[in-house]
Amino acid sequence: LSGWNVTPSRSCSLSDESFLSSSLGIIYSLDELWGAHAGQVDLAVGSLVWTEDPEVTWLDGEVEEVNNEEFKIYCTSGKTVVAKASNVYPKDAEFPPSGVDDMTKLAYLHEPGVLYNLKCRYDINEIYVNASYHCYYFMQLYSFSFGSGTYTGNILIAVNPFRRLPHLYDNHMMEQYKGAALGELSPHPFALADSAYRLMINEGISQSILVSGESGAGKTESTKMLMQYLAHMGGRTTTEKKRSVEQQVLESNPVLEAFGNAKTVRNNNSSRFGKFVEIQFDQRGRISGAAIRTYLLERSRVCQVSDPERNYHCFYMLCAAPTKDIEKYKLGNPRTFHYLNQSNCYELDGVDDSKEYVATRRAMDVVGIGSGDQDAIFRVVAAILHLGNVEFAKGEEPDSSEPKDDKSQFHLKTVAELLMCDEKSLEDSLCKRVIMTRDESITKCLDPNSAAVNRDALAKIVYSRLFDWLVNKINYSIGQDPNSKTLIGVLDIYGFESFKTNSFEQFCINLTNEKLQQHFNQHVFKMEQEEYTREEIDWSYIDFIDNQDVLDLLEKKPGGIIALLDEACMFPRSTYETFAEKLYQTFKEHKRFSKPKLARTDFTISHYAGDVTYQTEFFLDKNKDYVVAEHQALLSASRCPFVSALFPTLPEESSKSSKFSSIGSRFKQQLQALLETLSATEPHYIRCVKPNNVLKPGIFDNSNVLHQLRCGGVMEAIRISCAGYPTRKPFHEFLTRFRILAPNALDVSHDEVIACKRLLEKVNLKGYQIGKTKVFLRAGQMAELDAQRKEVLGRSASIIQRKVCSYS
Ligand code: AD9
Ligand code: MG
Repeated sequence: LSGWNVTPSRSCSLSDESFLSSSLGIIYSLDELWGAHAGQVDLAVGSLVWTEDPEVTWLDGEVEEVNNEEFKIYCTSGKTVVAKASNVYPKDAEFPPSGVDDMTKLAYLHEPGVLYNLKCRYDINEIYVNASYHCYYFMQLYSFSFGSGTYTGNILIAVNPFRRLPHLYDNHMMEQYKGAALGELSPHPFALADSAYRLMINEGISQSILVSGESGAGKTESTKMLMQYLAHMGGRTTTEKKRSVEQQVLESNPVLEAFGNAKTVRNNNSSRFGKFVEIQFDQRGRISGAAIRTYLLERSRVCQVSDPERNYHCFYMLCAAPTKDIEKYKLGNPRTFHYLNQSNCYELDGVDDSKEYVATRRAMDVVGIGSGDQDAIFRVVAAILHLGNVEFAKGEEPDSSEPKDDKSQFHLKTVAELLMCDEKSLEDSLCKRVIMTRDESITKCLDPNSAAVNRDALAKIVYSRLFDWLVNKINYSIGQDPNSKTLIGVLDIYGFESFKTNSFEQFCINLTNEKLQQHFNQHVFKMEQEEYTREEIDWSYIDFIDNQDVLDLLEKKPGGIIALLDEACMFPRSTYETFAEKLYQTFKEHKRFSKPKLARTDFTISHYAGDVTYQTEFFLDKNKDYVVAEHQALLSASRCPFVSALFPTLPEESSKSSKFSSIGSRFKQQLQALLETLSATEPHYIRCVKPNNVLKPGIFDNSNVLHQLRCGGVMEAIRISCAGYPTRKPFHEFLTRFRILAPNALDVSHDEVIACKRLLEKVNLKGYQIGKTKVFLRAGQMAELDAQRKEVLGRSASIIQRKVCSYS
């Protein structure tokens, strides 16, 4: 999490009122959005409370003194603090020590309550908690179809245990969750997958499960569990020799992880690409096809690795391959390769690369990659390693270059052999560049530095084409079912990022998250609206929380940042300085855009999850996606059909016009297509949380977790729910709990609606609504009623006590 501005204080975080109102354009004040604080609820001396603390985020304690708007609190930590009423929240005196499995069961739904509950659960190894935002009425809506409701409208919060818990995910567990009713079993990804599967079968609606969270939070592990469960439900027992679709779907994971995952400082098995797996089902609910879409593989890692990270796993696996393969590919110790030895990390704890190599080959067999293709794939991987070892020295001509020494010449020769291309052409394609003018073509020599940059560009394009080939091949082998009408999509994509330096990658990642956040807001809002309509209550003033303005800023065509970046990339004399200047001019009035005070080329965007400052320095380079013409010509002429197919020759005209292709624009289109798919599905959410940055079990770092809950939209979801009528109680339950406040209300009438109305009038509450079956309360009103109830109960108790005393 290095570089995150972890600020537990509300004053400059997501929960900041001014931040919310200015940047999200919301009409509510913070008080309305959150559970009520002490300014609104009667918290007397002796009440248990939470108060904000800059070090540990929230402190709990007991009110010792109340002076106007200030509370003196004796905290359980032993500290005494004085806090403003607006910073003091009620704490549930009856909170069970092991927490609750659903946030909606919390008496007070506010930030400290949510955080504390997660911690209590985590401490007893319960890593899953639900945060359902309208679970209750969904139960009513769907109870006709399958008994007792569904997890729809639910967020599953998953806190990474950083220890293996195999009993949680075995076959026995899957069987238990099969068709289990909501709330019957503990929250679990299987429960979510089961409800998605059942909804799909019973309602005929496609489903999606969106897994998000920061790096190392457990997205990929959760995704694998979901896929495992869906394969279990939708699999068929086959006696055929051919691998089943579900086996292929599951085995695609190790293949993609070998080529798309790497050790980073945040995660030993970090996915360096986004992934959407679409599992198609036939009418009988059996898996009939699948499609995998991947997003933005991190290319720079192929040539640049910083200590203590690693390059993609496949490189190390290959270096640990059986001797015959090592000899075939002329490999050796990974320490001898430049693309690997920029970092001192070669091995991973608990991972044996030689075994991984065998396992990856086996997974490749399952997904239909034949041994000939496997050989070609690893030949290309080996070629990249050798390519990285080709160094350049000054050539005979001025500003020219040539392979530095015999060693470099050997590696160059090996690359040519492995890629089955001409050695001289390879050398020329690295050391020279042909420049086309209107009338002629001129060959220009490259100096050693430029040749090295050119070499890295070749390595990156070959690797990224190889990765795309793998994805296409897997899709082709698994096959799509053209007759499938329903699917379940599982999205494992990078969470919101904000580091010390943020470049084009963070820009694209955060664009993804803005899009998904908008999708989420729209979904929640639609659900709320449907509930209010069903209950025939007025919802006209429930304003829609929207981030369209940021999305316009980022991706509007024409005029958005991506469009301006494309323009800059096409204009030969543009630099990142001119690009930044253009942004400053264009967006100087935009309320989501700002120029940091001392910066000259940085810009800041006010995202839904907080401010992020981007450095424009490499934006132009990183947005350009073109293959150097010489590399294209070299490899498309390879004698190896596998290699030449990675670089198909384009028709003359289109190759000219596609000289510049924008990574940003293509990514934007991919995202658009993803969102169109998602919009046709019923979404379910898993928010993964990383409890600490040392990747160790048993450590729950409050401020870290809180920050993720805020950025991951969990607090946002709760806040959206709070914006309307967060507490809703069926008439009967409401009366049972609060009849003590107006005993006469029930005597007069047996009609529950009239009784509820009378009771609410008597206690002088404003702004609530009476629906068809439930009372709808605004945020904080429940706490207010509870306070009154406590007072009445207290009074009765003291009267009884006085009577007992006077008798004795
Ligand atoms: V990244 O954005 O791809 O860098 P992820 O995908 O969020 O990240 P991942 O699923 O790879 O994280 O989890 C990181 C590590 O946490 C895993 O390698 C496991 O060691 C550990 N983990 C995560 N979830 C679980 C779990 N449910 N049980 C046990 C887990 N270990
Ligand atoms: Mg991952």
